[in-house]
This record gives sequence, structure tokens and C-alpha cells, in this order.
Amino acid sequence: MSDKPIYVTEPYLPSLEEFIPYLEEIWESKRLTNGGPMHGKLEQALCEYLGVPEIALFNSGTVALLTALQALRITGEVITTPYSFVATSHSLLWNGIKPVFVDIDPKTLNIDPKKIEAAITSQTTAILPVHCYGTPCDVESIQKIADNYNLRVIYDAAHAFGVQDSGGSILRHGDLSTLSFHATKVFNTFEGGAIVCPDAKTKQHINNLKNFGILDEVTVVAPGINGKMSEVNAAFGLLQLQHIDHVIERRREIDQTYRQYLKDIPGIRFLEKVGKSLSNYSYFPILIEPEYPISRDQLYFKLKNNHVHTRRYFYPLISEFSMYRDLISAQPANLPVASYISRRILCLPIYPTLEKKDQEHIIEFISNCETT
Ligand code: T4K
Repeated sequence: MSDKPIYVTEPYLPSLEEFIPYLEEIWESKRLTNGGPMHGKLEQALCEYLGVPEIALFNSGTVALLTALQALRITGEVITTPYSFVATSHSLLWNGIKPVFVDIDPKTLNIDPKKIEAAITSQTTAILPVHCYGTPCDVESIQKIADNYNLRVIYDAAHAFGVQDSGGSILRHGDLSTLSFHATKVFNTFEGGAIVCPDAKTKQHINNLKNFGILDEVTVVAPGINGKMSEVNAAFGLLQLQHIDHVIERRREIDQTYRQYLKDIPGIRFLEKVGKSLSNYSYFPILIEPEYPISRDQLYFKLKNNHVHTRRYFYPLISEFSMYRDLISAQPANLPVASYISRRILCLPIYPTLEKKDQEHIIEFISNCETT
């Protein structure tokens, strides 16, 4: 392989020339933030593209999560997955809420609805599932449980931009869904995020919360935060959106190629597609099972030594980090599936500008990996 590093992802950047007119418009208007014209246009364009009723933009997916929990006044205990990026449960801790970890389904790697009820206590107020790698959660089973126990559902949909199930956008499920537009995501605004809301009233409440709780010049109605997306970020989002179909199509091709050439390798397992969902191909996770000649970590380091920077998303489990380990009773024994998967998972490079020859090298390396 060449010495050029290949990362797990690379942001899609349209040409700088295409971005200049957006910047000129911002310079002209001198409107930099606080819900300017680019912000408004991006909210509208995203509602149309994603097929959702209302969307409130944020400066990161994490602040969107924090605010979603505030907007629904979630307290006490929240049932969530240990198999995610730490932001999911950090958002609970930052709101003074206790995360209660429930194991994942071995097929989808999302929270296992069959295990949720056993974790519900009198303190439970909500469920915070993640559509991990963009694979839809079992939304119907989760909603049934939420309805039976009068719980709120907030989906961390950071990976699920553009994902659809047979009825439309996956983002329409639950009380709220949050998105991340971080540089590493399928759709990025450098940094950014959003809350998908069911109606204008909820969005208005969220808009107040993301702008310090300000209603008008003399009225502050809530202890809000600064969660606003700037005009430059929103403008970049508008430009990105023009390229999103190409971005997802390229990702689909790369996904197909991995599947085609790695499918017969003993010990390499893929995640299966769920139902009739429309994927965004945001990650390409593989499981390194015992039949493979070397361990997941050996493969990870070997690839790294050969300039291929895969990632072990999500290892360690969130519940294994000290701030959670000490706080809760989630012993690894209670999370056998998540523990197993976390030690076997490897996310391979997938992004629109991944060169054919680089993907071929990765496939060849994994196909011919020996024990030495
Ligand atoms: N919920 C879930 C389920 C999430 O996955 C995330 C974020 C959130 C909530 C929170 O959303 P945000 O607040 O972030 O909007 C990355 C991202 O920083 C993080 O956004 C993402 N999840 C997580 C899964 O991955 P790292 O620590 O792996 O990022 P980093 O900097 O190591 O980047 C990975 C690779 O991407 C690099 O090796 C090279 C490439 N890269 C990265 C950046 C930042 C670039 O080519 N350009 C870049 O600008 O966390």
C-alpha cells in the first residue's frame, strides 16, 4: 500500500468556488448568526429533503441532544444503549439524569426492545435509543413499551440522515429525533446538528431554548443555552445538500464492493439490512469472528501500520468508561451482546472520495491476512 493515510472517513467538500457566492451573500447582509436567512433556508430545505414536518438547527448534535432532553423536561432515569458514541449518555449526565443501559440486539446492534421492560423503574421517564450506523431501531416495539409505561422517546439519530423505513423518514418516530452534522457524518455543516420536531409549537419551544430562552427583547422564558447554528455553517449545509444524492450513491457503491469481495472470507461478518429500509451507508462495520486468522485488534493495528485507519466504533462500551462504571450497576455480564460486539467490531473506510485502488488494497489486505 502507499504511504498516504486512508481514514475511516473524510468529509465531502464541494469546490471552494461553489461556496464563494454563499459567503458573498453573508458578507453583504452582515448577518452572521441568530437565525439569519441561510439558517431559515436550510431548515426549509432539510424539511423537504428529509420529509419531516419541522426541524430546528443546532451548532452540534450533542447540544441538540441536551436541548431535546430539556425540551421534554426529562428527569430521573433514562433507558439507553451502551453501544454508541459517548455523547448519547453524556447528554443524560449533563442534565443530571441517570443512564440505565440495556443490551443490544445482535442483528441490528440497536437497543433490544425485549430487554427494556426489565430495566424500567418508578424513576424511568424516557427511552433514548440510537439508530446505530443508520440502521433503524425496532421503533414499533419501543413505542409500544413507551405507551404502556407513559415514557417519552428521543431518538439519537446522529447516524440516520436520510434513512427511511417503509413509511417514510425514520426521523418521524418518537417524540423527538436528533441529528449530527459533524464533519464525519454523511451530511455535514463542519459542526452542526438538529432536532426533528413533530409540530411548529414544539419547534418554537426548542427555538427559545437554543437562544438562551429569549422570547423577545424584554422577556426570557427559560434557562436556555446557546445552541444556534451560524450562517456560515447553514450556508455550507445548503451547498452540501445539492451534492447529497451523489454522496450517498458513491457510499452505496463502496458498500456494495466491500460486500461483494469480503463476503466469502471465513470470520468476516456484515450487518444485514433491516426490512425495507433505505440506507445512507454512513458506516461500513464488519465483525471479526473467531474463524478469522487474527483478532480484531491485531487486524486493526496491522491495517494502521499499513496506513489504513479503521475505527473500533464502539469500543469500549460507554458503560465501561469510569464515569459510568462507578455510577451504575451495568456489569459487563448484564450486557453480553454489546460486550461481545464491541470486541469484534471494525468500521472500514467509507466516504465518497475513497479511491477504487485504495478500496481494493483494503479488501486485498483483509482477504490475505495471515497470523504473522
Ligand atoms: N450521537 C451519536 C450516536 C454520535 O455518533 C455522535 C457523534 C453524537 C451523538 C454527537 O454529535 P456531534 O456533537 O459530534 O455533532 C467522531 C465525531 O467527532 C463524532 O461527531 C461522531 N459521533 C463519532 C462517531 O465520531 P472521533 O473522535 O472518532 O473523530 P475523529 O476526529 O477521530 O475523526 C475520525 C476520522 O475522520 C479522522 O481519523 C479523520 C477524519 N476526519 C475527521 C475530522 C474531524 C476528517 O477527515 N476531517 C475532519 O474534520 O469522533
